[in-house]
Amino acid sequence: MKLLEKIKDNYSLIKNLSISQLNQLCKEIREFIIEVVSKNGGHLSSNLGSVEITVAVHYVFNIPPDKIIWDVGHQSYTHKILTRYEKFETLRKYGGISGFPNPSESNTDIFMVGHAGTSISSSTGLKIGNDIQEKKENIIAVIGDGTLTNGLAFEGLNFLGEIKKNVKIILNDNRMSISPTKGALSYYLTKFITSPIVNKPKEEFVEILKKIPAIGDDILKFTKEIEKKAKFLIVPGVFFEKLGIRYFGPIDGHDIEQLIEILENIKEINEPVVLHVITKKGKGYSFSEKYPEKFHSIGPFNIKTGEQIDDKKTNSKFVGEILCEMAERYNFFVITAAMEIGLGLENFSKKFPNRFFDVGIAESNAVVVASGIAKSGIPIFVAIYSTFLQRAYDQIFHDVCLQNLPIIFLVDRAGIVGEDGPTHHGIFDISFLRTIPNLKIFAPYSLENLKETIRNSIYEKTPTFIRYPKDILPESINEEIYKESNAVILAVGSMALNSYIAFDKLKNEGIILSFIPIKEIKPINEDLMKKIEKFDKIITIEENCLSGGFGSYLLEFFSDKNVKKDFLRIGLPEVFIEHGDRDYLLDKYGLSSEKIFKRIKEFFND
Ligand SMILES: Cc1ncc(C[n+]2csc(CCOP(=O)(O)OP(=O)(O)O)c2C)c(N)n1
Repeated sequence: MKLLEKIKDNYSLIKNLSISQLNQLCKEIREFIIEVVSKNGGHLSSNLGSVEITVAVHYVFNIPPDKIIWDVGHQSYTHKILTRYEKFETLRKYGGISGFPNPSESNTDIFMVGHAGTSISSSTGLKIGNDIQEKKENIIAVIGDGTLTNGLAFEGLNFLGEIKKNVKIILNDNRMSISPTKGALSYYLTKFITSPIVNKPKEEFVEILKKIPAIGDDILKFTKEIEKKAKFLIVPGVFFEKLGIRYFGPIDGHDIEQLIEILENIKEINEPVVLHVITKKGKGYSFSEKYPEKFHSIGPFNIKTGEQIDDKKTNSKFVGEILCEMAERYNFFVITAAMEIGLGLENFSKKFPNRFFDVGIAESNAVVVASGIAKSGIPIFVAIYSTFLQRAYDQIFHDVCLQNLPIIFLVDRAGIVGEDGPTHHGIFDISFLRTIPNLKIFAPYSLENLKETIRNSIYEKTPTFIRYPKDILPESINEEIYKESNAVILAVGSMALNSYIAFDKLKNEGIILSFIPIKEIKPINEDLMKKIEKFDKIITIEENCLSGGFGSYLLEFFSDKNVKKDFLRIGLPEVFIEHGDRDYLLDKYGLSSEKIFKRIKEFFND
C-alpha cells in the first residue's frame, strides 16, 4: 500500500515515518503531482522543486495551529496533497480545488493568494496580532528567490528586521523565477552558493546546529557562536543580517534529513530567521528538469514525451511577432516584469537583447523605468498581464499619466483567464484605468485590428493601453453593420465575436439590431457617439466588470448630456470569479454567444 494512502486521512502520521519512508513519500507525491498536472495543467516545475521543503515543514511543525504562508502560492500542491489528498485530482477544475491556497478549502490555507511578494508582510502582521492575543503559533513563510526580487518582499524584510517578530522565512532558491531570476540580489545569492567557503564547512554547520539547546538565552549565545565558527553562515547572509534577520544556509532543499534537522533547531529561535534552501526547479521529471520554464505553468501534457497536448496559438505569440517586425524598422524598447515567456517575448528578447529588459517580479519598477525611458525620448512598450498591472496603479497615475508620457502598455490576459482563478482574472483594468486623465484605452477585436493598433501606437503622444484576452482573437471581424433598427450592439474587443454570433442568431429570430465592434474605449469616440445617437436602445458587451466598465462610461456620457437611452449592459458582475475553464466561466457569467443571445432576447421580450 502506498504511504500516501496510509496517511490520507491524517497527515500528521508523517511524523511517525522514518527518513527512508519520508523519501518514499516524496517520491509518491512527485508521481501524483506529475500525473494530475499532466491531465489538468498547472505549475509543475515549482511544485516538483518544493516537495521536500513542504514535507519537512509538516513533519517539524504542527499545522494547524502552526501556519505556512505561501508566497504566490503556486507551489502549494504538496501541501494540498497532504491536507486534502482525495480532492487533489480535481486541481484547477471548475468546482474542484484551486491551484493556489484557498482558506475556504482548508484551515491549513491562510490567505487566498496568487500575486507575488506578500508572504513576509502578511506573516509579520499575523504574528503581531497573534502575540498580543498570546497565541503561540509558529509562522513559516515560504518564498522563492524570484519573488524575493519583488519590492514588497524587501519592504516586508525591512519591517520584520526592525520589529523582530518570530517569523521563519524559508527562501526556496532555485535560481529561477519563471525564467532565470533577474537582478543584483540573485547574483549575490548565487555567488555565495557557488563559492568554496560556502560549500566547505557545511557538515560543521550541521554539527553546530545540532547542539543548539532547545530553549533559553543560550540560543542567542549559540547562534553568535555559530557565526564565529562557520564562516559561510555570516558571509552569504550579510544582506539579511544587516536587515536584522538571522540567516542560516544555504542547505540542500532535497535532503529531507538535513531539512528536518535544521528546521527542528531554528524552530526554537525566537527571532526572525531566513533559512536559505537550494532546490532544483522541476526536480524528478526529466522534461521539467531540462525545461523548467516551459513546465513552470503548463497545460495538459503527455507524460512520456513531455509534449503539451493542445499547444494553442495565442495573442501573446502574435504580439511578440509584431514587435519583432516593428523592431526592424523602429527604435524602441520592451520591458517586462518576469513574464517574458507568457507574454510571447522569447523571440524578441533573443533577437533584440539590447532592447529588452526583464526587471524581475517588479511591476511598479518596470513602469517607472519605462517612464524614464519615455522621458528620454525613446518609445517604450510595457508588456504585462492585466492582473499584475494592478501592482503598478500608482505609478501609472503618478509617473506615467501625470507626466503624460507616451508609454505603450500591452495589457495581456485582459478578461477571464480560466484555471488560475480569482487572483489572475484581468477583469478590472477598464474600470481602474478609465478614471485617470491623459490615457487612452484600446481593446482590439481581431488580429488584424490588434496589429494595426500596435503599429499605430508608436506614434501616440499620450499613455496608451492595449488590452487583449488570453484566447486568440479572430483573424478579422465584420465591421459596423447598420440595419433598420432602434437598437445597437456595441461589442468591446474580445466580446466582438460572441456578440456577432448572437447578433446573427437574433436576426434569424426576427430581432433586428445594428452591430458595432468597439476598439476605442477611452477617450469616448465622439464620431461613434454621433452614430449611435439615433438608437433608443444601447446594448454594451464587455469582458470587464460592469462597474466602471465601458457600458458605465457611455451611461455617464449620455446622462451628463441629459439624453435618455434604454441601456442593457452585459459584462461581469462585481464578484471574485472562481477558477475553471475559460469558456465555461464565460458561459456561466453570461458572455458566451448563447447567453448573450438569450439575454438580449429577454431584453426585447421585456
Ligand atoms: C505580482 C506578480 N507578478 C508576476 C507573477 C507571475 N509569477 C508567478 S510565479 C512566478 C515566478 C516565481 O518565482 P519564484 O518565487 O522563484 O518561485 P519558483 O516558481 O521558482 O519556485 C511569477 C513571475 C505573480 N504571480 N505575481
